Amino acid sequence: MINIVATKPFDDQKPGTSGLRKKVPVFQQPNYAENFIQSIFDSLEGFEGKDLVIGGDGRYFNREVIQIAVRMAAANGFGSVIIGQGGILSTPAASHIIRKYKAFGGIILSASHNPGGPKEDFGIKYNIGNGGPAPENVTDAIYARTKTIDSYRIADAPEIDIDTIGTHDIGAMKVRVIDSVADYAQMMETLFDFDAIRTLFKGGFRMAFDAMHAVTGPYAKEILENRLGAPEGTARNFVPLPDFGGHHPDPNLVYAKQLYDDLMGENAPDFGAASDGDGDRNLIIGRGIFVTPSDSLALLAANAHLAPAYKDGLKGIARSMPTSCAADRVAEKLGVGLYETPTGWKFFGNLLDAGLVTICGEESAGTGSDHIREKDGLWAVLLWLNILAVRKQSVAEIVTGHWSEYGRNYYARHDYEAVETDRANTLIKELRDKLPTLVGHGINGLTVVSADDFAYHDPVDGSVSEHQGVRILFEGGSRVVFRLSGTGTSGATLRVYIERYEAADGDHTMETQAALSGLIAAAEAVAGIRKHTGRDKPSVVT
Ligand code: G16
Repeated sequence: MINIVATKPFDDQKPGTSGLRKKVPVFQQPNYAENFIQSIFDSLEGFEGKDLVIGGDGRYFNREVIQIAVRMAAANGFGSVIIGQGGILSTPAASHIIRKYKAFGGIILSASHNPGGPKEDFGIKYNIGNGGPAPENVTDAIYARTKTIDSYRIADAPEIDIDTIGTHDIGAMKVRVIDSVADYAQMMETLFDFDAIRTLFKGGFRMAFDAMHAVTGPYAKEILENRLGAPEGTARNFVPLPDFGGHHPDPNLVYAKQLYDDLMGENAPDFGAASDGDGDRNLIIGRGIFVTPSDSLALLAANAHLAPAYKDGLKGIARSMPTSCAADRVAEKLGVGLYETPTGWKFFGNLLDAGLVTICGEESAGTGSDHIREKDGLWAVLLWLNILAVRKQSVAEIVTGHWSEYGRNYYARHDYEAVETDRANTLIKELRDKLPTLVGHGINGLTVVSADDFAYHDPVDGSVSEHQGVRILFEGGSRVVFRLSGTGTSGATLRVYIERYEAADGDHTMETQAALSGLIAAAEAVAGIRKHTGRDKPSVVT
């Protein structure tokens, strides 16, 4: 039986950089999740009788919303839903399953790297049939619908057993509970030289992978330990927990500090990596050396041909605007296109579908390729392993060799979290107002060569996305970029991205914050961060 339940709009359901993210108690309000899911369905056309993939990162409230989404999918006329066992699907695995089974789309329940638990974060996002995050025209339509919705449809059905692989029926709709890991692991075997990586581990290569009590645990166990023969214990914190063990599942130097310390310590493993809540981000650390996500993108692009999937070379490279320009130099050398997009993986979808790019990456620890339409944490780790297995050099040798060839982009991001929204907006507004006056002038002794508010013109569908970050470029290729995060759930997060280029024959041995100190001072001078945020230092530096 189908129930049509009367409801009223909520005024805070605007999707951010990656879906709707709110605190769990917000999602627990009666009808809140239902309204958003119905608004998704109401914004789509032609899904009747088709398949919908549903999965999540296992965080608190995942199981409850899966049951709701399944019954709503049945009431709205989907032909079947495909669910990961236990409600678990990493974001990249969900993207793969949508593509592999030619589903109409998918609902991914995750707040990514944000903490989980009864008082922490939850999220819902919709991915389209190419496996990628819904583009802006779809998220805009969803948001518009959330403002007028007056009812939702939900089937009357008993709770589905999502922990056992098998099939069920809800009215005319089939429910298939599938293995969360198998399809994804099988795809990875087709992309990389597993024999070479196995030989690497057999030779005593030591690795530590921190799954941060989040979704990649079962994937890392299966792929690294079972299929590639890495010793047991290589995957750490591998049981996904609803509250991520009380930690922040964000693979950066602050939240993956133990891993970092181990890689910097005595008797360090050769290679360290971590992934986030939903498995799409990655952190790469070699013995004694942290690789910034921007450098990792450039290095992966420069060496991708060493892995079977990319042996014929790359079609092009894409990076988000705030990501460092290290990849640009690789694209130039390879003679392929370099595309600069706004922050948000959804902007890569058109470029990948049009065959313009093979590899994409973001400073926010995301890298991926045309194998799916999401960033992919374990993919990046496996590509690194494949490169290490073929080159037979250490991470440090590969990274410093890259700098000697291309130069080094010193890079850091300073985050000011939970700033009062009005104050953060004022800072950005004042900066925007100042932009026309900056060019040709000096800020702290650095000459501004261009200053603008980044607008993206999608070369595939011609759409325009404005106000994607204020960027100030200085002589010599240095720059500072300011933007407000679209993924936070309390107040505003100001992100300041700072980059300085040191040519191939320059000094690549400086400490990053010291190398950037002049630019950090210039960022303060031009934006008045202290005055506007009331903070005298960032909450997180990555
Ligand atoms: C999401 C998006 C990424 C984006 C990141 C940070 O990542 O998918 O494309 O770079 O947010 O966005 P912001 O700077 O707006 O917070 P994830 O891993 O949270 O899904």
